[in-house]
Amino acid sequence: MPTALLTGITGQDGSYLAELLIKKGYRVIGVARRSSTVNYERIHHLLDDITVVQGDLQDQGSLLAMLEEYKPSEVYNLAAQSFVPTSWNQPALTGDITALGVTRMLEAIRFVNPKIRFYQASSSEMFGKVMEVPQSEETPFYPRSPYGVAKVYGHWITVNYRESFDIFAVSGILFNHESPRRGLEFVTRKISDGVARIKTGKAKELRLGNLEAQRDWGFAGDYVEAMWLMLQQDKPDDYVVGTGETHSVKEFCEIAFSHVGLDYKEFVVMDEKFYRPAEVDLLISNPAKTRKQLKWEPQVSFKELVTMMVDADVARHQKS
Ligand code: NAP
Ligand code: F7E
Repeated sequence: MPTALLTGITGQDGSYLAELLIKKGYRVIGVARRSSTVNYERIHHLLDDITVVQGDLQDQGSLLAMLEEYKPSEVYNLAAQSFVPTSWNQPALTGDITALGVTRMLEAIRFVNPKIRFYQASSSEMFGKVMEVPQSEETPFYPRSPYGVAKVYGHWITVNYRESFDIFAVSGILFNHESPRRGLEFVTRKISDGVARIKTGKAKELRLGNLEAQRDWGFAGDYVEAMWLMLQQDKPDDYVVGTGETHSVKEFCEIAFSHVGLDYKEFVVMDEKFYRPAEVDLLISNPAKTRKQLKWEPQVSFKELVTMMVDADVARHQKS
C-alpha cells in the first residue's frame, strides 16, 4: 500500500484528493495545523480512512518529523494562505506560508528521503496581468497580489529543487477550481450561498466587487485527478490545468440566479469594498500539454458546476 502525505487536508482540494487516493488504495496521511476548535468539516466522512497529523508549514521540525515517521512515497503540498484579498492584509504571513513553506517541505524531503515524489499546488494567479492569451506552461508570470508573488516563489523553488537535487518535484499550475466545498469567501461560493440565502428568504441582496473579472473555472473533483497523474509520470514536469474556457463573474451570477428562477440584476449590489488594489482581469488556460501527456480532461461543464453549487447550498439552507 503506497503512502501519500497531504498538507492542506482540511481545505477544499485536500478533501477531494484524499477521497481519490483512498479509492486508489493509498494510506493517506493528512496534515492539519493546530487550532482551538477543530475544523474537519470537509473531511468528517473520511476520518475512519485517513490519519490526521498535526503539523504546520511554518514549522520545519514538524515537517521533518512527519516524513520520518510516516515514510510517504508521495507528498502533495496543498497548504497555503490561499485567499487573495487576505494576502494584501497579511503579506508577510502569506509569504511565510505560501512561499517559504514550500522550501521547508522540500528541505524536509531532501534530508529525509529525496526519492519522495513532490507535488506543488501552483496557481494561475502567477499569470496575473497576463502576458499571453491563453496561458500555457511557457507564458511568463506577472503576479498581481502578494499571494501571486508567493506562488511564483513556490513554483520556482520547486523547479530549482528538481534541477539542483534531482528530486521528482512537479508544479501543477491550476486555474480556479470550485465545488460545494469551496470556502465561503471565494466569489463562486459567495454567489451560490447568496442565491440560496435569497431563495430561502434569509437575505435580500448579494454584495459583490468586480463583475467583469473573467476566470477559467472548473470542478475541484476533476482537478485532483490531474495532481495524481502528474506524480505517476516517468519524469517530473510542470503542467497547466484548466478547461480552456473563460467566463465572467456576471455570467456566473446570471446562471446561478436563473437556476432558481431569479434575475441577478434585482439582487446583486456592486460594492467597492470588494474591489482589489490590483486585479487579475482575465484568465484562460491553454491545457494542451496536460491533455496530451496526462490524457486528462475536465468532466464537469461550467453550467453543471454552477448549478451543482447552487443546488448544494439551497439544500443546506433549506435544512437549517
Ligand atoms: P483552501 O481550501 O484555502 O485550503 C488551504 C489549506 O491550507 C487548509 O487546509 C489550511 O488549513 C491549510 N493551511 C494554511 N496555512 C497552513 C499552515 N501554515 N500550515 C499547514 N496548513 C496550512 O485551498 P484549496 O482551494 O483547497 O487550494 C489548495 C491549494 O491549491 C492551495 O495551495 C491554493 O493556494 C492552491 N490553488 C488553489 C486553486 C483553487 O482554485 N482552489 C487554484 C490554484 C492553486 P486551515 O483549514 O487550518 O486553514
Ligand atoms: O475571485 C472577483 C475578484 O476570490 C475571483 C484562489 O483559489 O483562484 C482563487 O483566487 C474573481 C476576482 O478567486 C467578488 O475580484 C468580484 O477577480 O473567487 P476569487 P481568485 O482571486 O481568482 C486562484 C487560482 C487561486 O490560486 C487562489 O488561491 O472574482 N470578485 N466580487 C470577487 N471575489 C471575491 N472573493 N468576493 C467578491 O465579492
